[in-house]
Amino acid sequence: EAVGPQDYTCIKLKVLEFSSEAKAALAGNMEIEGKKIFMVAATLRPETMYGQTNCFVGVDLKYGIFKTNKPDELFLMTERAARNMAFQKLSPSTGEVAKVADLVGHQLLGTQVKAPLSSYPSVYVLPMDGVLATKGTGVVTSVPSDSPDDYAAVMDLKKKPDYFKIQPEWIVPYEPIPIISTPTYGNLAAPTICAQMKINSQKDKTQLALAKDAVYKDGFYNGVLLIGEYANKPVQEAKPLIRQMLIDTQDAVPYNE
Ligand code: A2H
Repeated sequence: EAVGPQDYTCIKLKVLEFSSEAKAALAGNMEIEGKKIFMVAATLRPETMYGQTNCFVGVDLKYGIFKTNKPDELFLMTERAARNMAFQKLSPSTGEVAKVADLVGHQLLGTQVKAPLSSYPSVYVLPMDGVLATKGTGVVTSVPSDSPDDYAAVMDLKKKPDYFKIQPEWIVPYEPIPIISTPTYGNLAAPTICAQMKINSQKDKTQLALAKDAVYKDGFYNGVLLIGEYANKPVQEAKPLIRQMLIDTQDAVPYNE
């Protein structure tokens, strides 16, 4: 757990098509008519965005769609995050919380979004057990190549799609993408360490905490980018450059909490 304030990067995943449940919930809402809606995911590893394969929500978490200072752009996240942005006067907040719709996480499953920098042209919204309402935006972008938590959740979904109420085609074709080379765990650090430590599920919390720590340190201090504008650069060097690039292209906004 983080002790001090965290500098997150909020990635804007544009909604390409809502799930049928979300469409039904939003039917007749004039406030969203003709607007671009972004699911906003807080990350500490903006340099891994090339490896996004899906987006996670908590099925029981409450989300809202909020106005921003751009008249044509709305943000989908928790109300807590919207309040935080407003309180800090963080761009693109308007400085006050203006909610135009309510949604529950399970309604969003199967929504298609555009994940900036990902090799996949569109990815799906899927469930993860460990998404906390009290951290970030309640939306987590998934990078199974470099996040053991994400990889373990994806493995669960592939094994038991019915149990998680998802379609297999929302995740099975979206294999982890090698994006960072690390000396200890190779090009697919999270799958490698999960295999080594025999982690089979997102329920293996103790093991996952250890894996997350090991992969994070190896990736940050010794990793080299394999892909994109900053290929061949060390992760430490590429991280602020990719963060700034995403902010400049308006695919991300800074966020602190
Ligand atoms: B990270 P910290 Cl590749 N609930 O992004 C649970 N987890 C959340 C969350 C929430 N509400 N909001 C953000 N997160 C995740 C990428 C990543 C992340 C990689 C590797 C490690 C990693 C892709 N997922 O995090 O407790 C987000 O996942 C491990 C530290 O504030 C975010 O960064 O330190 C990270 O947890 C923030 O965790």
